[in-house]
Amino acid sequence: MDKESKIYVAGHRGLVGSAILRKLRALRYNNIVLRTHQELDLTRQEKVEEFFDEERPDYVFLAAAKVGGIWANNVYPAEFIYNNMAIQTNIIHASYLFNVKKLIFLGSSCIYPKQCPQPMRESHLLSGYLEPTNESYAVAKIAGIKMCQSYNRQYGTNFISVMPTNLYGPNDNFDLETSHVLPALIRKCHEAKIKGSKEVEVWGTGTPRREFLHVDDLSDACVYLMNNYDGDEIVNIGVGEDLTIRELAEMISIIVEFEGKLRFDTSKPDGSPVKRLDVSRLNSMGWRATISLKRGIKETYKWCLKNSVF
Ligand code: GFB
Repeated sequence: MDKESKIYVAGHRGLVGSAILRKLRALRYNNIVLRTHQELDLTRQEKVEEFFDEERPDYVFLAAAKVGGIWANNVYPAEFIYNNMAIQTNIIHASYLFNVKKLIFLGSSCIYPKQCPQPMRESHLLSGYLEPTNESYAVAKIAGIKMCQSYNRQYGTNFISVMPTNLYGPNDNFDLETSHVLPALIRKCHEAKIKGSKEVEVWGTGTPRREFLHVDDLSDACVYLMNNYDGDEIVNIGVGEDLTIRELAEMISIIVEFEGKLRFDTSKPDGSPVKRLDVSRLNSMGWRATISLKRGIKETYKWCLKNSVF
């Protein structure tokens, strides 16, 4: 990309899209095209094609998606499969029709099988059954990957796909029902501290292992790959280290200064037992995450307080 290239960031108000936008602006890319959900419903094919015809972007960051934590994925599978399939199909196809030079598609580490060998390598895609709590979302994301690869093969496009691990940071969803674990626990610990509660409820057994990447690291990697990687192979984006949900909850309690106890509600699902990405492909391309989990949580908590998120 050069500084005058026209760049469309789809989903610029979300966790990922807003981080990509911050990064692009910081790097002085000045010709950025944006549309809010109200201005453009990405599930409507005709509207998306009209928008591409009018704006003719050179580069596309496909960060628009319907996302949520384990509970939301489990309870709204139809919304997850429909919205994600529609959004990505419309944008990828329009990018082909209107000669986008390059597109980056954001997938997810949940595309890998539930019982995947750890750490999960890119070659493990489609090698086993998916985790049932987020199968609909994962199938949509896998379709997005295959669509990019198919268009590259048949039409000679340059559409790349990246698979981020669990993300967190500013502009995350902090709703206790639909959010991911990290923002939920920041909020629960903060509210318990303010109310003087003795306990915080943590879903599941606390034994599942997860890896967390700050979204500012993710956006840095996405811009890096947009500028430095062409190819059909998917690329994992993560830190390559994980911890248990119990360890995460303890770390968050300390940062937020909640001094009570953690109570594990084992009636709630655990989801995948472990999800740790093999990031050697990305590292070998010259990129590495720099924000430690502790620092990232501290900064995210500060951001929440400053922006009165709770
Ligand atoms: O982050 P999370 O919702 O999603 O949950 P996944 C991770 C783990 O944290 C699960 C536990 O074992 C949860 O049971 N957990 C503990 C909690 N307390 C809480 C809480 O208060 N809220 C939440 N949400 N979890 C998602 C997928 O899976 O990962 C998506 O559903 C997406 O498709 C995302 O791919 C990256 O890591 O299990």
